[in-house]
Amino acid sequence: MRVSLNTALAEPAIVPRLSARNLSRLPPGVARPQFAPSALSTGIVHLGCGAFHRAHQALATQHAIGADGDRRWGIAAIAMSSPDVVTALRAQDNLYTTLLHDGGRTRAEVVGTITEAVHAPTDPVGVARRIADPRVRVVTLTVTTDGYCVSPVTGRLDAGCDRVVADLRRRARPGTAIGMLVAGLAEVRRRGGIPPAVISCDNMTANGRQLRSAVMDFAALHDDRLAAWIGRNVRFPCSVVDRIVQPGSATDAAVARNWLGGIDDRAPVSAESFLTWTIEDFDGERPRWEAAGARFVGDVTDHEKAKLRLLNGTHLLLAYLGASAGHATIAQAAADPALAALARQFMLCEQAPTLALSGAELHRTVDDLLRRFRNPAIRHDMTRVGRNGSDKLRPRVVAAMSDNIAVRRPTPAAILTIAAWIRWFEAPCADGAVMRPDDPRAEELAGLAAEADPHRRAELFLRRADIFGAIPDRDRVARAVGDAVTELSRDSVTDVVRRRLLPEFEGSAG
Ligand code: CS2
Repeated sequence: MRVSLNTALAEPAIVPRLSARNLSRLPPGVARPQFAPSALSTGIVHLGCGAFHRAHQALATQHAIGADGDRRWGIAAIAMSSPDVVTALRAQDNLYTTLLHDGGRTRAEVVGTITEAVHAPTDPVGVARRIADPRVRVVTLTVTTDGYCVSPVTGRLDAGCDRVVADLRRRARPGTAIGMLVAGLAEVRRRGGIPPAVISCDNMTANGRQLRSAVMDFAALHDDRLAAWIGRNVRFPCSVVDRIVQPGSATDAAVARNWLGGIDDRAPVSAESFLTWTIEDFDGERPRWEAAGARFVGDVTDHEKAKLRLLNGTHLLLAYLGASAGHATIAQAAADPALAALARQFMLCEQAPTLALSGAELHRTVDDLLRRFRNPAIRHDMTRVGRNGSDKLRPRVVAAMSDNIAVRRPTPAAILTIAAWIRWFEAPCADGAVMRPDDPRAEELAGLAAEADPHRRAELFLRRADIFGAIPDRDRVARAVGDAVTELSRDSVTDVVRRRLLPEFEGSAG
């Protein structure tokens, strides 16, 4: 029999999609839930169903359930903006693969803790309903600093911001995480239910306290008694999360398909195998996350400060200077000898002296971080790490810089990081327009970046108290930043960096 070539080509092989049905048929090397995902009930609502949540809290919850068999902790995962992840997850029974890369080795684990994926913009009422579900004991959040609608100047809810104003107008259909939480908690109170603990997992200073004041301020705008009830009854523990994660790329999808024996996964995530989660102890029911490596402590403050300043601060240094040097990923920037040496100097001489960390433990932490940054299997791109710089710079870089200036300790690497960030807004695109990095204040900052004189430009940026707070000796800092902006536009990044390296760090890349 003759087969027409055209017909053969027109019928591509059907690739099976990851699903509950084929979970038991996955190759033996793939780790998977030690429970039937369909047997879970929903005890957690998570706001912000991005890659980070899926590679961190959702996976940690899988290990907690695996350890004690408590099936109450399925997760209703709420996507706050794009519907893509919801569409992808729903088509595969909410299962997805986490690829964990470490030291040249990759492991794959299929995660089955998400019981449903919800797109908040199309179902805002449903989000509040889920938060108020009597079985829900915990709400977790990864919505970025901007998602808290807190004014960086007052530290309270920014009641004038458009999104909050819109939420107050249509209270039953909120668009912000804060509005959704208040609507859900109001419903719990109306029913006389047990309110869930609300745990922030965003990289912010005192994240639980910021969240608590945002929620209480929002509630008080229409109901003082609700605000008081929330203040008395709802716990907002602070928490510090750590794992470097990148949303799955086309390459990850191909790697996942290989691991899954030809089964297709359209929602894989890629991460390092390192994971920590430090949570302020609280009363209330929760998964046994300790089984997944989480630590419950009385106070997370020191740990949070160290994590924000060492890891996240250095991430910004590598992102902004790395991008200026033409690198596309953190791994490439961290493998650049001049940048790696500056990163080490920054951590040891600028960030660490402001922390309760020293000696062998500090050196071990710094070595580990530089090794984690260099992990080539994670395509952690600059635009992702560097986005929202106007929110990220203060807790990660500027806070320690201000502490240092107050005691006259030099801060060359912090100054250079700020200068490189300012230059992000100046890079002309191919069509001559100025680049608009992903940032909640992008428009205003692109306006400041249009100032031609580098010193005047630095001064305009540094005057923004909402970004920089009250820096001691601001005029001197602005001049130093202006000098650095001038040098970065004239010389190579390597030369500019080398001029600031202390002798003991020259050649100390590794
Ligand atoms: C990064 C973090 O994108 C960023 O802001 O600095 O996502 C970082 O990878 C994690 O905090 C690591 O725990």
